Amino acid sequence: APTYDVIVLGLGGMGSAAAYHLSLRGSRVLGLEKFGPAHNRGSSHGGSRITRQSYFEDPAYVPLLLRSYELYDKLAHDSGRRITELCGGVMIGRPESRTVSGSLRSARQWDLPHEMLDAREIRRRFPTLTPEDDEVALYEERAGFVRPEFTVAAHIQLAQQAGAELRFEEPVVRWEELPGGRGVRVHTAEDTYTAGHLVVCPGAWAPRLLTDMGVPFTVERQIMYWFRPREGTRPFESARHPVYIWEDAEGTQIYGFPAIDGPDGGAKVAFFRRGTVCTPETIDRTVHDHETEAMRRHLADRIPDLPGTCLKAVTCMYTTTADEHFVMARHPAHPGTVTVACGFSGHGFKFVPVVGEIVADLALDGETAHPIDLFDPRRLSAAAV
Ligand code: PYC
Repeated sequence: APTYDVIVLGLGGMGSAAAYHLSLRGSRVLGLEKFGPAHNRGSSHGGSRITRQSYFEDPAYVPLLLRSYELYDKLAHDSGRRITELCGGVMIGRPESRTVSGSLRSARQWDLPHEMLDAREIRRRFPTLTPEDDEVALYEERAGFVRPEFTVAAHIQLAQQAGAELRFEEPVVRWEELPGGRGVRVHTAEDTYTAGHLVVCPGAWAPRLLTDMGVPFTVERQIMYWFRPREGTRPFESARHPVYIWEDAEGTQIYGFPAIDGPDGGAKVAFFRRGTVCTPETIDRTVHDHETEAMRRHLADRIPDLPGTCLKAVTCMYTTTADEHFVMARHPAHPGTVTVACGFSGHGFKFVPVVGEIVADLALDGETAHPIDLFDPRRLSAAAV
């Protein structure tokens, strides 16, 4: 008989949450991770991720967000860590921009608390933000940020407490189904393991680990910048500064945060989905001066107090699907033995705990009560496009 009930491949944001939820339900779980706990080589680092509910990408995400908020609270409570801060958030752009109109659509459809602000009101409430006269914002009090490294560390800690065996610095080389669909065999650099079921949470390693799924993923290099505001950090403190996503007339989005770690930490800002194609093996981890200058230019008219000294700039990766919706399902080529969660397309972290819950449902029961039709990989397979 296989040694484990479930092997979880990848212990970043999604995999660590899956390992935790599976262990909580009494499964014998082995988790395998190529790097160390809460590492900075994938897509779950950088100190902060936006969380929000008026979801411009699609209203279908909202029920998952409502559950994710509950699970984040529980995670913070159970782990004793401060993970979420709801400092409020503004989605800024022209009224017809995807960022504003899509957020409003979700807010209305799900009756989410929100306010619409015109440019003058944005400037009055948040003086660091200087929109153009024809820009507006949807303000959401319950938006804010989560801390990705704390999230991963909390799930790892709680999964281990619930009995999961988590092995770090142990890269998976390949996996295959056992004869007769009795489970899977996973080969790492050090050993071979068997389990009744495999959960693959590969992050940017999806193209290599999910070759037979027939779904194209694009891995993109992204850059996060931390600037020390020109006039000091006080106006950027999270007690008075919201998170923001700001779309310009060309459809380019930036997003940013308050100075969440005080004066010396700076305030983080980044372009949203304006990356360059890369692989985890070949990504250029150096941030070049011309890249920092491009961000400074973009901020100059919008948040003129922000681009002071650039304290730090760090790369990270998105793993993007053709329609930017997630993939969460039983593996189409191995429906009896493998569950996948990947292709989070740069907007997944706020869902981490609910992804853990959904993956546990799919792995143990083959179905979930959560609405996940949007995430069926078959929509993206070569035959479907
Ligand atoms: O999902 O809110 C988000 C987000 C902003 C930038 C990248 N992801």
